[in-house]
Amino acid sequence: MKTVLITGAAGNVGGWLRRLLAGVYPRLVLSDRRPPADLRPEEEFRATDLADLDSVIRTVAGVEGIVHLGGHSVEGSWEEILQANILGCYHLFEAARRQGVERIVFASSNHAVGFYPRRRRIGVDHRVRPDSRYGVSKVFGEALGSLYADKYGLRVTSIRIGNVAERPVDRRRLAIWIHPEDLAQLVRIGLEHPAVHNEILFGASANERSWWDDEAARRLGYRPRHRAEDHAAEALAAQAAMPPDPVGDRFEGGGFCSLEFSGDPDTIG
Ligand code: 15L
Repeated sequence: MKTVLITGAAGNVGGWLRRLLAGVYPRLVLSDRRPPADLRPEEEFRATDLADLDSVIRTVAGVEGIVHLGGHSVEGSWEEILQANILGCYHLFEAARRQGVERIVFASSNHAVGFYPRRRRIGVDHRVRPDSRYGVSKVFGEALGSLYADKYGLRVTSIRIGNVAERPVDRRRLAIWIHPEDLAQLVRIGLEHPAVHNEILFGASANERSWWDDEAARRLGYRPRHRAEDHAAEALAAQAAMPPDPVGDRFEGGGFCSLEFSGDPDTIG
């Protein structure tokens, strides 16, 4: 794979992947609404409005693989999620199909399954359980990936990313944290592994407290190098200083679950 596009490249995760994939693929094309402040001469920037199909078609021209990080990255109003994540994601897949792109790595999220209670261990075959409109948009993206893989032969990998950071910052993140280098390893599997058709993978480092079965990723060769437990003392000290969240503390999605919550947590089994 020679030319890879990273959408949402001006964001935090985009910044990590730009650095970690530089030199791995000869040509990195970046898209976002505005260029990253530190655009390098070897990177090509294409300004893109994900809500405009023609703009996305121009952006994906000539690329072989796409890492789709673009869109709204937390909970938002329905209008925000609709434009950036639902329409935006559809435009991305449709533009890729029309321009003959071979592979898409879709940044899905742990919030696609955020309403699973923390005591349960889940695999990628468990039914989805979104905790927010944002989580629903990630489930939509995974469904588009399935459709475009089966119907049009695109090779798609959806990574249910936990929390990308240099270290886990609280108890929940001790389970779902992923170091940027481990995320880059998963992205490369999505862009390169010959067996990829339509994969859903959990995006976590080697975390002893993980709630996720990462068999699907390991089958494709994923060997995370970082361990959340190495930072446990720090993360638990930070947690001790936080106010309790009676709903969020029970479920995998944390604060995304307690936001606007008016249900009965005891019925969420
Ligand atoms: C996500 O999906 C978000 O994009 C990120 O900002 C974090 O909130 C992360 O999940 C998380 O759950 O920690």
